Amino acid sequence: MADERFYPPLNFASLDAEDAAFDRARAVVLPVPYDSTVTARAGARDGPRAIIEASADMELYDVALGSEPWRHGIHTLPELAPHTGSPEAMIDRIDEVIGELIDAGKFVVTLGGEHTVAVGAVRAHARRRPGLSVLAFDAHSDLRDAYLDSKYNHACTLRRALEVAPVTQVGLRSASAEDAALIRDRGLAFYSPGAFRAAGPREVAGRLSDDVYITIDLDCFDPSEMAAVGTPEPGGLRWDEVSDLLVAVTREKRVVGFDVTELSPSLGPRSCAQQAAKLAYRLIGLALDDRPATDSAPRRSAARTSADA
Ligand SMILES: [Mn+2]
Repeated sequence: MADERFYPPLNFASLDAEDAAFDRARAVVLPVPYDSTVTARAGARDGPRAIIEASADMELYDVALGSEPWRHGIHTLPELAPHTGSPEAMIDRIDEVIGELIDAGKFVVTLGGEHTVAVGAVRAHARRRPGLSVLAFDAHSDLRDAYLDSKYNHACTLRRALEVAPVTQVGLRSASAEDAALIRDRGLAFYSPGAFRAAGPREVAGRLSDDVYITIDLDCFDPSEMAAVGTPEPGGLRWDEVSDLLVAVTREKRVVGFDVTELSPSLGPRSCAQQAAKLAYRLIGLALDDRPATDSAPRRSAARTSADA
């Protein structure tokens, strides 16, 4: 029984033990305080804790959704320990842990940490969902094959993701010449904020296959809203634009998991952690509302009835 003289253990959305219990929860939050390969400003290792602390201050009724995402049950795992061997070993650890959670029927929400953590998350989901596509929010192209001697540097995140699933990216406004050439030559669906505004959320959603994994580097947002990132870029997306795209995607596709990465809380105002927390909370609601509970388990490919777009 809860002893009301004590605060409950820190968990996402500050839920009661019953609503945060692993067995009951459809969503599981995995904090990954890892930022070993960042080059500009470290600090994303403090992101998961800041997001979870900020989530205690949210209203748990989401006005935009008209629902209470916590009713799906949200369990918060302990922080994943960084593997000090190599970035690749850390990605393997993330891949393995997320795989176990998916196999347990959970909808996995990964909180970074640097954006590299998404590589492990994408791999775990792609292996279990043939035909998966990835929707990436990012200011940067992240398409380098290797950077500073590693294929698992944060500048390589979307290149690694592309190896296992098609990637549609939104928010692009910073790239190397080589990355820009790769986008052109391969005809990759990478949208600048202006191109996204011109296309609209439905066109972007229409590019995705039935099952979608969403990876969010918070530097996709304009720095006026999201200053607490290591590599801010001017001219970014606004809250309502990101939210509208998430609504469009979850309306037309099945979002199977997501991550929110790159919050460095010491680099910006407290509102940044609040924004990251609300983003994760809203996307839990969007992904799980109107979806039967049994549906969170991976579908067998033989049972697929609709063709991928
Ligand atoms: Mn980025």
